[in-house]
Amino acid sequence: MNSTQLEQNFESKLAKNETIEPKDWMPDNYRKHLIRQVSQHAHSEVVGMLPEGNWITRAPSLRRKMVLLAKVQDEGGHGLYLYSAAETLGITRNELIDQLLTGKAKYSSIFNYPTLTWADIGAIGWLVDGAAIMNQVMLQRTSYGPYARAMVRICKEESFHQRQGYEIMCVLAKGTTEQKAMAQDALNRWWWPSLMMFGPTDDKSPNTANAIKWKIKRESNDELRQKFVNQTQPQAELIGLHVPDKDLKWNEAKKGFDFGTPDWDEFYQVIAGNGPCNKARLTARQKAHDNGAWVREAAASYAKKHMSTVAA
Ligand code: FAQ
Repeated sequence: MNSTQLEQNFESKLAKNETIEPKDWMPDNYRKHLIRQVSQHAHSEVVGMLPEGNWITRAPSLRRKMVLLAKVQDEGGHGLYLYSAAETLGITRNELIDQLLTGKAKYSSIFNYPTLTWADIGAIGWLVDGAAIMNQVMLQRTSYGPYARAMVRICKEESFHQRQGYEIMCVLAKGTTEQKAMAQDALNRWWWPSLMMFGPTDDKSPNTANAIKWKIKRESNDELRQKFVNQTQPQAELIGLHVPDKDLKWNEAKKGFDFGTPDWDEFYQVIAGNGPCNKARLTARQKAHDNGAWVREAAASYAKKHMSTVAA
């Protein structure tokens, strides 16, 4: 097939909602777009283990500790499926990790905020996993097959994460005055950064047009942010917590909430590397990478030995 036919074939698959698979022809920019997004997503899952991992030793009961351990392990697993999906696009794991550690690749802004109290673990599950699912449900139908398939399992696990976080918030909100205040304080600190997870407003989102055209994203940043607010405000109200937004009010005409504007200057500072925990997060990942060198070397040496046995 010549290049025009290849392109027509690609477009026709998209039009029929068929997935694009690793061996299919795809435009270079589609491939680059996906490597950027899937790897940013993988890095987010792995860096996202750090703020919660910080609380595993301090979880208030054995049950909470077991649940949190399982959740953090799930996030590690999500990172691994997503790195594998990114590798099918023709980039190596080493290159991906190098991009993270040298600051060339982004990861979600949300993981650059500190976890100060136990209620933050509730707020992360409820709000951060809640925002993640809102964004990821559509990604189960993303046009690139390996990414779409990875998202199916990830969404199931994220749903459990969201529920465990909301359950922590319910218990704290029904607890002592101090516990309720701790839950409210966590909501106050995590609300706006959670809205920023959906990315800049549509008019300032350079990647959305191609993402929608190529059916990588099926909904825009603003559409998903709106859905998240509509879903989350009633959950806060149900447990007697208040979303820290004086502009939040029901709009009957649009059947959704009007809400205030996140501090976009803060968002751009955080994604430029200047958030409260950016340096600590990358230092922790670099240390883990260095400490894991012997495991990678052993695995490579075993694979080499195994290959020579098979060849013999
Ligand atoms: N943080 O043109 P757009 C999780 C960047 S997983 C940092 O709108 P796009 C699980 C963006 O990369 C959370 N950077 O970009 C968990 C671009 O820069 P670039 C992660 C951001 O791609 C829970 C520039 O700004 N989820 O939480 C952010 O169309 C609990 C312009 O933006 C995913 O990655 C941000 N928030 O839309 C784990 C889902 N927003 O690359 C542990 C997949 C934007 O051109 C505990 N990703 N930027 O230099 C996506 O859906 C999209 O990539 C968006 C951004 C929506 C994140």
